[in-house]
Amino acid sequence: PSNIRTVSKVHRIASIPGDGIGVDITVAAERVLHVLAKTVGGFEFDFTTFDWSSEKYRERGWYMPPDGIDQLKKFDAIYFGAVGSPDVPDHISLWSLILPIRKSLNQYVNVRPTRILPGTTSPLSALSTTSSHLDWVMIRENSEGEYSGQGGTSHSDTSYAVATEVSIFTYVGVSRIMRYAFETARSRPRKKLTMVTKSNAQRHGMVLWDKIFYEIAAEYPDVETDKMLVDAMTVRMVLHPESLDTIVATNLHADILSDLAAALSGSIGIAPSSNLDPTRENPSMFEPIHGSAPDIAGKGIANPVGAFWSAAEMVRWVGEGSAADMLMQAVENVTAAGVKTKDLGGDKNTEEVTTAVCEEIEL
Ligand code: GGG
Repeated sequence: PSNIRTVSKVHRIASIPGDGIGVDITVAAERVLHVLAKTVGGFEFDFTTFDWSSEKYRERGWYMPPDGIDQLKKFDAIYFGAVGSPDVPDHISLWSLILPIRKSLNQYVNVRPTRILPGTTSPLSALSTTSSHLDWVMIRENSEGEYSGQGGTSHSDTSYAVATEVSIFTYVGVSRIMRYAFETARSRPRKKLTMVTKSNAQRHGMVLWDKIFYEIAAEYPDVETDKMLVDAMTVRMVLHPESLDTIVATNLHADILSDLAAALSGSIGIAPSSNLDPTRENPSMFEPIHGSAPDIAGKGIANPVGAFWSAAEMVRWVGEGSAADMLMQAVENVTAAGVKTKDLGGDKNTEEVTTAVCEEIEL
């Protein structure tokens, strides 16, 4: 009977807008997610906003309170905007918020898909020698490697200063990301995995990566594999984008390569990421890959597409797959119709793109 109300499932989301355009795009993403839930029905989002930002750090001396991680553990997922401010050294802001969250919540996988969205143009199309077919998933190791935070400085502020930055690669850490990458490659039509290292110059950790890659490859005979040095990989991404599909790389290499991937797909403003704890014992975190862009913060012109795509990945992760598909379809219909921000060659602002996506969902 029509008078019986469907009981809504509530997905509890911790929202951390952070700094700069992180605030602008988080507002946009929450608006779209409420419209999505209302239109699809059967579930809703309950957002709790945490004001953990560089501005608050300057006032209070901390980003996250001491029980911050425990607070986050109570949620089904975390939505993150951006971190970074001209007034706080970048290594402080990054190591006070995003990196501790990833590490403490066992989010050892960072998934970064890249595609050229309809109605957008890749810079690859300007290169006559290059195919502009680009459909990649980059699997970034998200817990160790070059971002282990180990090392130190002595004789600081003197001309004898010495600093070490120690990369840590463990058998457990490398095996689990490699296995995740093989599973991702296997789930995609081309079943193809490219592993990136710099094992000619870095002769310990990177050699361990190579060894584990070949060990695990033996368990996946249906997945075609190849191996690239990171420098040569940048060339291949630009000149032969069609030859790549799933890519696995270390924390630093994939951080850099995924920015290049985003630029090749049209703009860093569209690129999403998922920081996953595949065990699901802790909440996973979803964030566009771009930074806080202080130069355009608060002007209402940031591209919200990377935020919407990240939100769609979060919606899928909490179990609402068809709603996630609907959100991505709405985003693609909007870009196809030419409703785009300046970075994609359009003339619309954040709110106009957001409204267009909401209207597409409600159609
Ligand atoms: N929205 C992501 C963000 O704020 N990124 C800033 C950044 O530099 N992140 C480095 C990283 O992803 O490891």
